[in-house]
Amino acid sequence: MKKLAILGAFGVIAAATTWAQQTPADVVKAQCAKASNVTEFWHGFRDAVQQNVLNALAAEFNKTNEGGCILPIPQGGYADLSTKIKAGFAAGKVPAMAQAFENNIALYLEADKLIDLKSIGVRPQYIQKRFIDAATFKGVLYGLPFNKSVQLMYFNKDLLKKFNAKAPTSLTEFTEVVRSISKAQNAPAFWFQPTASTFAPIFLTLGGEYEVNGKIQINGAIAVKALQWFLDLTKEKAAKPITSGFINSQLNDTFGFALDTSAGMPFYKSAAKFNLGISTLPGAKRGVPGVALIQGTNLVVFNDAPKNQQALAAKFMNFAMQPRNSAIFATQTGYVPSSDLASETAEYKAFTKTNPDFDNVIKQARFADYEPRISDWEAIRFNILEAAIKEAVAGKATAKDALDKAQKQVEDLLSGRTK
Ligand code: FGO
Repeated sequence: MKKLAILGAFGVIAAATTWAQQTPADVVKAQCAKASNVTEFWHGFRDAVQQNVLNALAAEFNKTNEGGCILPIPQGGYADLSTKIKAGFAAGKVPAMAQAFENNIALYLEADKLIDLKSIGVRPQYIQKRFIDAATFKGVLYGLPFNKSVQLMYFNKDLLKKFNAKAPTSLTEFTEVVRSISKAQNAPAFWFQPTASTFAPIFLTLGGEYEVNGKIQINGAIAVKALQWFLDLTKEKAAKPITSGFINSQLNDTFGFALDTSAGMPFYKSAAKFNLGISTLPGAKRGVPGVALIQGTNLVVFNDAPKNQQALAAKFMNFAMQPRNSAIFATQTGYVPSSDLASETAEYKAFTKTNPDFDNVIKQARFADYEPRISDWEAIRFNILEAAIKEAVAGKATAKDALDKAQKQVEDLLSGRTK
Protein backbone atom coordinates (compact mmCIF):
# COMPACT_ATOMS: atom_id res chain seq x y z
CA MET A 1 0.00 0.00 0.00
CA LYS A 2 2.83 2.35 0.98
CA LYS A 3 4.66 1.52 -2.21
CA LEU A 4 1.56 2.26 -4.25
CA ALA A 5 1.12 5.62 -2.59
CA ILE A 6 4.72 6.55 -3.32
CA LEU A 7 4.46 5.39 -6.90
CA GLY A 8 1.31 7.40 -7.34
CA ALA A 9 2.77 10.58 -5.93
CA PHE A 10 4.30 12.00 -9.12
CA GLY A 11 0.98 11.82 -10.89
CA VAL A 12 -0.88 13.20 -7.93
CA ILE A 13 1.61 15.99 -7.24
CA ALA A 14 1.74 17.01 -10.82
CA ALA A 15 -2.02 16.99 -11.20
CA ALA A 16 -2.83 18.81 -7.99
CA THR A 17 0.31 21.00 -8.20
CA THR A 18 0.63 20.98 -4.42
CA TRP A 19 1.28 18.15 -2.05
CA ALA A 20 0.84 18.38 1.69
CA GLN A 21 0.62 22.17 1.35
CA GLN A 22 4.01 22.22 -0.32
CA THR A 23 4.74 22.89 -3.96
CA PRO A 24 6.79 20.22 -5.75
CA ALA A 25 9.65 22.75 -5.79
CA ASP A 26 9.49 22.95 -1.98
CA VAL A 27 9.65 19.18 -1.74
CA VAL A 28 12.74 19.09 -3.96
CA LYS A 29 14.36 21.90 -1.99
CA ALA A 30 13.92 20.02 1.27
CA GLN A 31 15.30 16.84 -0.30
CA CYS A 32 18.36 18.66 -1.65
CA ALA A 33 19.05 20.33 1.71
CA LYS A 34 19.71 16.85 3.08
CA ALA A 35 21.64 15.45 0.11
CA SER A 36 25.41 15.26 -0.32
CA ASN A 37 25.16 14.95 -4.12
CA VAL A 38 23.12 17.89 -5.43
CA THR A 39 22.97 17.56 -9.21
CA GLU A 40 21.79 20.73 -10.92
CA PHE A 41 19.42 20.49 -13.88
CA TRP A 42 19.10 23.80 -15.71
CA HIS A 43 15.92 24.16 -17.72
CA GLY A 44 13.92 26.63 -19.82
CA PHE A 45 10.43 26.06 -18.38
CA ARG A 46 8.99 29.39 -17.27
CA ASP A 47 5.44 28.37 -16.52
CA ALA A 48 4.04 26.88 -13.33
CA VAL A 49 2.33 23.93 -15.03
CA GLN A 50 5.55 22.64 -16.54
CA GLN A 51 7.72 23.54 -13.55
CA ASN A 52 5.38 21.61 -11.25
CA VAL A 53 5.41 18.51 -13.41
CA LEU A 54 9.20 18.67 -13.67
CA ASN A 55 9.71 19.20 -9.95
CA ALA A 56 7.24 16.44 -9.13
CA LEU A 57 9.21 14.06 -11.35
CA ALA A 58 12.46 15.09 -9.65
CA ALA A 59 10.87 14.75 -6.19
CA GLU A 60 9.66 11.25 -7.01
CA PHE A 61 13.12 10.29 -8.26
CA ASN A 62 14.91 11.85 -5.30
CA LYS A 63 12.85 9.83 -2.86
CA THR A 64 14.45 6.67 -4.12
CA ASN A 65 17.99 8.11 -3.99
CA GLU A 66 19.33 8.46 -0.49
CA GLY A 67 22.06 11.12 -0.42
CA GLY A 68 21.49 12.24 -4.01
CA CYS A 69 19.15 14.82 -5.43
CA ILE A 70 18.28 16.27 -8.82
CA LEU A 71 17.67 20.00 -8.48
CA PRO A 72 15.80 21.61 -11.41
CA ILE A 73 16.79 25.28 -11.73
CA PRO A 74 14.82 27.55 -14.10
CA GLN A 75 16.97 29.83 -16.27
CA GLY A 76 14.21 31.82 -18.00
CA GLY A 77 13.08 30.66 -21.46
CA TYR A 78 14.95 28.35 -23.84
CA ALA A 79 16.98 31.17 -25.37
CA ASP A 80 18.03 32.39 -21.89
CA LEU A 81 19.03 28.83 -21.07
CA SER A 82 21.40 28.42 -24.01
CA THR A 83 22.79 31.94 -23.46
CA LYS A 84 23.56 31.09 -19.83
CA ILE A 85 25.14 27.79 -20.74
CA LYS A 86 27.38 29.46 -23.33
CA ALA A 87 28.37 32.05 -20.71
CA GLY A 88 28.93 29.17 -18.28
CA PHE A 89 31.48 27.59 -20.63
CA ALA A 90 33.54 30.76 -20.60
CA ALA A 91 33.25 31.14 -16.83
CA GLY A 92 33.93 27.45 -16.20
CA LYS A 93 30.54 27.01 -14.54
CA VAL A 94 27.95 24.73 -16.04
CA PRO A 95 25.39 22.44 -14.40
CA ALA A 96 25.59 18.65 -14.62
CA MET A 97 22.48 18.43 -16.80
CA ALA A 98 20.43 20.75 -19.01
CA GLN A 99 17.80 20.87 -21.71
CA ALA A 100 19.15 21.32 -25.25
CA PHE A 101 17.75 21.62 -28.77
CA GLU A 102 19.57 19.55 -31.39
CA ASN A 103 21.40 22.64 -32.66
CA ASN A 104 22.48 23.40 -29.09
CA ILE A 105 23.97 19.90 -28.93
CA ALA A 106 25.93 20.66 -32.11
CA LEU A 107 27.19 23.90 -30.56
CA TYR A 108 28.12 22.38 -27.21
CA LEU A 109 29.95 19.61 -29.06
CA GLU A 110 32.07 22.17 -30.90
CA ALA A 111 33.24 23.28 -27.46
CA ASP A 112 33.71 19.60 -26.52
CA LYS A 113 31.46 19.99 -23.49
CA LEU A 114 29.10 17.01 -23.73
CA ILE A 115 29.44 13.48 -22.47
CA ASP A 116 28.51 10.31 -24.38
CA LEU A 117 25.30 9.36 -22.55
CA LYS A 118 25.76 5.62 -22.95
CA SER A 119 29.17 5.90 -21.26
CA ILE A 120 27.48 7.06 -18.05
CA GLY A 121 24.79 4.40 -18.07
CA VAL A 122 21.89 5.89 -20.03
CA ARG A 123 19.87 3.06 -21.56
CA PRO A 124 17.78 4.32 -24.47
CA GLN A 125 16.49 0.92 -25.68
CA TYR A 126 12.81 1.58 -26.02
CA ILE A 127 12.89 5.30 -26.83
CA GLN A 128 11.48 6.41 -30.21
CA LYS A 129 14.22 5.87 -32.79
CA ARG A 130 13.43 9.14 -34.52
CA PHE A 131 14.29 11.12 -31.38
CA ILE A 132 17.39 9.08 -30.63
CA ASP A 133 18.71 9.58 -34.17
CA ALA A 134 18.25 13.35 -33.90
CA ALA A 135 20.29 13.50 -30.69
CA THR A 136 23.03 11.26 -32.11
CA PHE A 137 26.06 12.95 -33.63
CA LYS A 138 28.76 10.91 -35.41
CA GLY A 139 27.27 7.72 -33.98
CA VAL A 140 27.30 8.92 -30.35
CA LEU A 141 24.16 9.67 -28.35
CA TYR A 142 24.44 13.01 -26.54
CA GLY A 143 20.81 13.87 -25.81
CA LEU A 144 17.80 12.07 -24.43
CA PRO A 145 14.40 13.20 -25.77
CA PHE A 146 12.80 14.54 -22.61
CA ASN A 147 10.19 17.03 -23.76
CA LYS A 148 9.74 16.82 -27.51
CA SER A 149 6.69 18.49 -29.01
CA VAL A 150 4.90 18.50 -32.34
CA GLN A 151 2.46 21.09 -33.60
CA LEU A 152 -1.28 20.54 -33.66
CA MET A 153 -4.30 22.40 -34.92
CA TYR A 154 -6.22 24.05 -32.08
CA PHE A 155 -9.67 25.29 -33.04
CA ASN A 156 -12.91 26.76 -31.78
CA LYS A 157 -15.64 24.16 -32.22
CA ASP A 158 -18.39 26.64 -31.33
CA LEU A 159 -17.31 29.03 -34.07
CA LEU A 160 -17.26 26.23 -36.63
CA LYS A 161 -20.73 25.18 -35.55
CA LYS A 162 -22.02 28.74 -35.70
CA PHE A 163 -20.95 29.02 -39.32
CA ASN A 164 -21.86 25.49 -40.22
CA ALA A 165 -18.28 24.58 -41.08
CA LYS A 166 -16.35 21.35 -40.62
CA ALA A 167 -12.83 21.06 -39.19
CA PRO A 168 -10.49 21.26 -42.19
CA THR A 169 -8.10 18.38 -42.82
CA SER A 170 -6.21 19.75 -45.84
CA LEU A 171 -4.46 23.09 -46.32
CA THR A 172 -6.88 23.92 -49.14
CA GLU A 173 -9.87 23.32 -46.89
CA PHE A 174 -8.16 25.20 -44.07
CA THR A 175 -7.60 28.25 -46.26
CA GLU A 176 -11.21 28.17 -47.49
CA VAL A 177 -12.78 27.80 -44.08
CA VAL A 178 -10.55 30.47 -42.53
CA ARG A 179 -11.53 32.87 -45.31
CA SER A 180 -15.25 32.20 -45.08
CA ILE A 181 -15.49 32.38 -41.28
CA SER A 182 -13.34 35.52 -41.11
CA LYS A 183 -15.58 37.18 -43.65
CA ALA A 184 -18.75 36.06 -41.90
CA GLN A 185 -17.64 37.23 -38.43
CA ASN A 186 -15.80 40.27 -39.75
CA ALA A 187 -12.67 39.36 -37.78
CA PRO A 188 -9.66 37.16 -38.57
CA ALA A 189 -10.27 33.53 -37.61
CA PHE A 190 -6.70 32.23 -38.04
CA TRP A 191 -4.30 33.49 -35.40
CA PHE A 192 -0.57 33.00 -35.80
CA GLN A 193 2.72 34.14 -34.32
CA PRO A 194 4.96 35.45 -37.11
CA THR A 195 7.82 33.16 -36.09
CA ALA A 196 10.10 30.51 -37.54
CA SER A 197 8.13 27.97 -35.49
CA THR A 198 4.79 28.82 -37.15
CA PHE A 199 6.29 29.19 -40.61
CA ALA A 200 7.79 25.68 -40.47
CA PRO A 201 4.66 23.49 -40.60
CA ILE A 202 3.37 25.31 -43.72
CA PHE A 203 6.81 25.24 -45.35
CA LEU A 204 7.29 21.54 -44.51
CA THR A 205 3.74 20.55 -45.50
CA LEU A 206 4.21 22.22 -48.90
CA GLY A 207 7.30 20.02 -49.33
CA GLY A 208 9.98 22.50 -48.26
CA GLU A 209 13.40 21.46 -46.95
CA TYR A 210 15.89 23.68 -45.15
CA GLU A 211 18.91 21.66 -46.23
CA VAL A 212 19.32 21.26 -49.98
CA ASN A 213 22.45 19.44 -51.17
CA GLY A 214 24.16 20.11 -47.85
CA LYS A 215 23.40 23.82 -48.06
CA ILE A 216 20.97 25.80 -45.88
CA GLN A 217 18.27 27.29 -48.07
CA ILE A 218 15.52 29.53 -46.74
CA ASN A 219 14.59 31.44 -49.90
CA GLY A 220 13.53 28.68 -52.30
CA ALA A 221 10.24 28.80 -54.20
CA ILE A 222 8.42 26.79 -51.52
CA ALA A 223 9.64 29.11 -48.73
CA VAL A 224 8.38 32.12 -50.67
CA LYS A 225 5.05 30.38 -51.29
CA ALA A 226 4.67 29.48 -47.61
CA LEU A 227 5.40 33.02 -46.45
CA GLN A 228 3.11 34.44 -49.15
CA TRP A 229 0.29 32.28 -47.80
CA PHE A 230 0.56 34.01 -44.41
CA LEU A 231 0.82 37.43 -46.07
CA ASP A 232 -2.25 36.89 -48.27
CA LEU A 233 -4.43 35.72 -45.40
CA THR A 234 -3.21 38.61 -43.25
CA LYS A 235 -3.93 41.13 -45.97
CA GLU A 236 -7.43 39.73 -46.44
CA LYS A 237 -7.99 40.03 -42.68
CA ALA A 238 -8.50 36.28 -42.47
CA ALA A 239 -5.35 35.84 -40.37
CA LYS A 240 -4.21 37.84 -37.37
CA PRO A 241 -0.52 38.06 -36.49
CA ILE A 242 0.02 37.79 -32.74
CA THR A 243 3.23 39.72 -32.32
CA SER A 244 3.64 39.49 -28.59
CA GLY A 245 2.82 36.76 -26.08
CA PHE A 246 1.34 33.33 -26.56
CA ILE A 247 -1.89 32.86 -28.53
CA ASN A 248 -3.28 30.75 -25.73
CA SER A 249 -3.25 33.71 -23.35
CA GLN A 250 -5.29 35.93 -25.69
CA LEU A 251 -8.16 33.67 -26.78
CA ASN A 252 -11.61 35.13 -27.29
CA ASP A 253 -14.70 33.97 -29.16
CA THR A 254 -13.47 35.25 -32.54
CA PHE A 255 -10.52 32.86 -32.34
CA GLY A 256 -10.95 30.16 -34.94
CA PHE A 257 -7.66 28.34 -35.50
CA ALA A 258 -4.00 28.16 -34.50
CA LEU A 259 -1.18 25.81 -35.50
CA ASP A 260 0.76 25.59 -32.28
CA THR A 261 2.98 23.36 -30.18
CA SER A 262 1.44 20.37 -28.40
CA ALA A 263 3.12 21.77 -25.26
CA GLY A 264 0.49 24.49 -25.42
CA MET A 265 -2.28 21.96 -24.75
CA PRO A 266 -2.67 22.57 -20.99
CA PHE A 267 -2.67 26.33 -21.63
CA TYR A 268 -5.27 26.21 -24.42
CA LYS A 269 -7.44 23.86 -22.38
CA SER A 270 -7.49 26.05 -19.32
CA ALA A 271 -7.86 29.35 -21.22
CA ALA A 272 -10.55 28.43 -23.80
CA LYS A 273 -14.03 29.54 -22.83
CA PHE A 274 -15.37 27.79 -25.95
CA ASN A 275 -15.39 24.12 -26.89
CA LEU A 276 -11.78 23.51 -27.86
CA GLY A 277 -10.97 21.23 -30.77
CA ILE A 278 -7.53 19.64 -31.12
CA SER A 279 -6.55 17.74 -34.25
CA THR A 280 -3.58 16.85 -36.41
CA LEU A 281 -2.39 19.57 -38.80
CA PRO A 282 -4.12 20.17 -42.14
CA GLY A 283 -2.14 18.31 -44.77
CA ALA A 284 -1.13 18.71 -48.39
CA LYS A 285 -3.90 16.23 -49.21
CA ARG A 286 -7.15 15.40 -47.47
CA GLY A 287 -6.78 12.68 -44.89
CA VAL A 288 -2.99 12.90 -44.55
CA PRO A 289 -1.80 15.16 -41.69
CA GLY A 290 0.49 18.06 -42.46
CA VAL A 291 4.12 18.01 -41.36
CA ALA A 292 4.75 19.45 -37.90
CA LEU A 293 7.96 20.95 -36.61
CA ILE A 294 9.51 18.93 -33.80
CA GLN A 295 10.44 21.30 -30.98
CA GLY A 296 11.08 20.92 -27.27
CA THR A 297 14.35 19.65 -25.89
CA ASN A 298 16.65 16.78 -24.99
CA LEU A 299 18.58 16.27 -21.78
CA VAL A 300 22.36 16.56 -22.05
CA VAL A 301 25.12 15.99 -19.49
CA PHE A 302 28.26 18.09 -19.38
CA ASN A 303 31.80 16.71 -19.46
CA ASP A 304 33.08 18.93 -16.71
CA ALA A 305 30.55 17.82 -14.06
CA PRO A 306 31.80 15.56 -11.25
CA LYS A 307 31.42 11.83 -11.93
CA ASN A 308 28.89 11.24 -9.14
CA GLN A 309 26.65 13.98 -10.59
CA GLN A 310 26.93 12.56 -14.10
CA ALA A 311 25.94 9.15 -12.72
CA LEU A 312 22.93 10.58 -10.89
CA ALA A 313 21.89 12.51 -14.02
CA ALA A 314 22.02 9.26 -16.03
CA LYS A 315 19.92 7.50 -13.42
CA PHE A 316 17.38 10.32 -13.55
CA MET A 317 17.20 10.07 -17.34
CA ASN A 318 16.51 6.35 -17.15
CA PHE A 319 13.84 7.07 -14.55
CA ALA A 320 12.20 9.78 -16.66
CA MET A 321 12.13 7.47 -19.66
CA GLN A 322 10.28 4.67 -17.85
CA PRO A 323 6.99 4.23 -19.72
CA ARG A 324 4.84 5.16 -16.74
CA ASN A 325 6.81 8.30 -15.96
CA SER A 326 6.99 9.27 -19.60
CA ALA A 327 3.21 8.78 -19.88
CA ILE A 328 2.47 11.00 -16.87
CA PHE A 329 4.92 13.67 -18.00
CA ALA A 330 3.50 13.65 -21.53
CA THR A 331 -0.18 13.72 -20.65
CA GLN A 332 0.27 16.53 -18.14
CA THR A 333 2.36 18.71 -20.44
CA GLY A 334 1.29 17.87 -24.01
CA TYR A 335 4.75 16.58 -24.94
CA VAL A 336 5.17 13.47 -27.07
CA PRO A 337 5.66 10.32 -24.97
CA SER A 338 9.31 9.36 -25.42
CA SER A 339 8.57 5.69 -25.92
CA ASP A 340 5.83 3.74 -27.63
CA LEU A 341 5.48 1.73 -24.45
CA ALA A 342 4.21 4.82 -22.63
CA SER A 343 0.93 4.61 -24.50
CA GLU A 344 0.42 1.06 -23.23
CA THR A 345 0.46 2.13 -19.59
CA ALA A 346 -2.62 2.30 -17.37
CA GLU A 347 -1.83 5.99 -16.71
CA TYR A 348 -1.87 6.83 -20.41
CA LYS A 349 -5.04 4.85 -21.04
CA ALA A 350 -6.84 6.42 -18.09
CA PHE A 351 -5.90 9.90 -19.30
CA THR A 352 -6.89 9.44 -22.91
CA LYS A 353 -10.21 7.94 -21.88
CA THR A 354 -11.27 11.38 -20.66
CA ASN A 355 -8.97 13.32 -23.03
CA PRO A 356 -9.26 11.47 -26.35
CA ASP A 357 -7.69 14.43 -28.20
CA PHE A 358 -4.32 13.55 -26.74
CA ASP A 359 -3.92 10.66 -29.19
CA ASN A 360 -3.40 13.30 -31.88
CA VAL A 361 0.00 14.03 -30.34
CA ILE A 362 1.10 10.49 -31.11
CA LYS A 363 -0.55 10.51 -34.55
CA GLN A 364 1.06 13.81 -35.48
CA ALA A 365 4.50 12.68 -34.31
CA ARG A 366 4.56 10.33 -37.31
CA PHE A 367 4.29 13.40 -39.57
CA ALA A 368 6.93 15.70 -38.22
CA ASP A 369 10.39 16.95 -39.01
CA TYR A 370 13.37 18.70 -37.47
CA GLU A 371 15.08 21.96 -38.25
CA PRO A 372 18.76 21.63 -39.22
CA ARG A 373 21.04 20.28 -36.48
CA ILE A 374 23.81 22.78 -37.00
CA SER A 375 25.40 24.98 -34.35
CA ASP A 376 24.42 28.25 -36.05
CA TRP A 377 20.75 27.32 -36.41
CA GLU A 378 19.56 29.09 -33.26
CA ALA A 379 20.96 32.38 -34.59
CA ILE A 380 19.55 31.67 -38.05
CA ARG A 381 16.02 30.76 -36.91
CA PHE A 382 15.61 33.78 -34.63
CA ASN A 383 17.86 36.56 -35.92
CA ILE A 384 17.55 35.89 -39.64
CA LEU A 385 14.54 33.74 -40.66
CA GLU A 386 12.17 35.05 -38.00
CA ALA A 387 13.29 38.63 -38.57
CA ALA A 388 12.48 38.20 -42.27
CA ILE A 389 9.05 36.70 -41.53
CA LYS A 390 8.22 39.57 -39.16
CA GLU A 391 9.38 42.17 -41.67
CA ALA A 392 7.20 40.69 -44.42
CA VAL A 393 4.15 40.22 -42.18
CA ALA A 394 4.48 43.84 -41.06
CA GLY A 395 4.28 44.80 -44.75
CA LYS A 396 7.83 46.20 -44.86
CA ALA A 397 9.10 43.79 -47.54
CA THR A 398 7.70 41.29 -50.02
CA ALA A 399 8.06 37.60 -49.17
CA LYS A 400 10.72 37.16 -51.83
CA ASP A 401 12.76 40.22 -50.90
CA ALA A 402 12.67 39.42 -47.20
CA LEU A 403 13.77 35.81 -47.76
CA ASP A 404 16.41 36.70 -50.36
CA LYS A 405 17.96 39.16 -47.93
CA ALA A 406 17.77 36.53 -45.19
CA GLN A 407 19.46 33.94 -47.42
CA LYS A 408 22.37 36.31 -47.98
CA GLN A 409 22.64 36.82 -44.21
CA VAL A 410 22.66 33.04 -43.71
CA GLU A 411 25.46 32.65 -46.24
CA ASP A 412 27.47 35.46 -44.66
CA LEU A 413 27.05 33.91 -41.23
CA LEU A 414 27.93 30.38 -42.31
CA SER A 415 30.97 31.49 -44.30
CA GLY A 416 32.26 33.44 -41.30
CA ARG A 417 31.81 36.86 -42.92
CA THR A 418 29.54 37.89 -40.06
CA LYS A 419 29.13 36.70 -36.49
C1 FGO B 1 9.41 26.73 -28.64
C2 FGO B 1 11.41 27.36 -29.44
C3 FGO B 1 13.81 27.11 -29.96
C4 FGO B 1 14.56 26.45 -30.92
C5 FGO B 1 12.48 26.05 -31.33
C6 FGO B 1 15.98 26.55 -30.85
C7 FGO B 1 15.69 27.91 -28.90
C8 FGO B 1 10.45 28.24 -30.17
C9 FGO B 1 9.09 27.83 -29.63
C10 FGO B 1 10.65 29.69 -29.78
O1 FGO B 1 8.70 23.08 -25.78
P1 FGO B 1 7.91 23.75 -26.84
O2 FGO B 1 7.15 22.93 -27.78
O3 FGO B 1 6.89 24.79 -26.21
C11 FGO B 1 7.26 25.73 -25.20
C12 FGO B 1 6.97 25.15 -23.84
C13 FGO B 1 7.93 25.62 -22.77
O4 FGO B 1 7.94 27.00 -22.66
O5 FGO B 1 5.64 25.53 -23.52
C14 FGO B 1 5.09 26.30 -24.59
N1 FGO B 1 4.16 27.30 -24.01
C15 FGO B 1 4.50 27.97 -22.87
C16 FGO B 1 3.61 28.88 -22.33
C17 FGO B 1 2.37 29.11 -22.94
O6 FGO B 1 1.56 29.92 -22.51
N2 FGO B 1 2.07 28.42 -24.07
C18 FGO B 1 2.94 27.53 -24.64
O7 FGO B 1 2.66 26.93 -25.67
C19 FGO B 1 6.31 26.90 -25.26
O8 FGO B 1 6.08 27.33 -26.57
O9 FGO B 1 8.91 24.66 -27.64
C20 FGO B 1 8.45 25.57 -28.63
C21 FGO B 1 8.52 29.05 -28.95
C22 FGO B 1 9.70 29.96 -28.62
O10 FGO B 1 10.30 29.54 -27.42
O11 FGO B 1 9.30 31.30 -28.60
O12 FGO B 1 10.65 26.24 -29.05
N3 FGO B 1 12.53 26.86 -30.25
N4 FGO B 1 13.73 25.79 -31.76
N5 FGO B 1 14.34 27.84 -28.95
N6 FGO B 1 16.26 28.63 -27.95
N7 FGO B 1 16.50 27.29 -29.84
O13 FGO B 1 16.72 26.01 -31.66
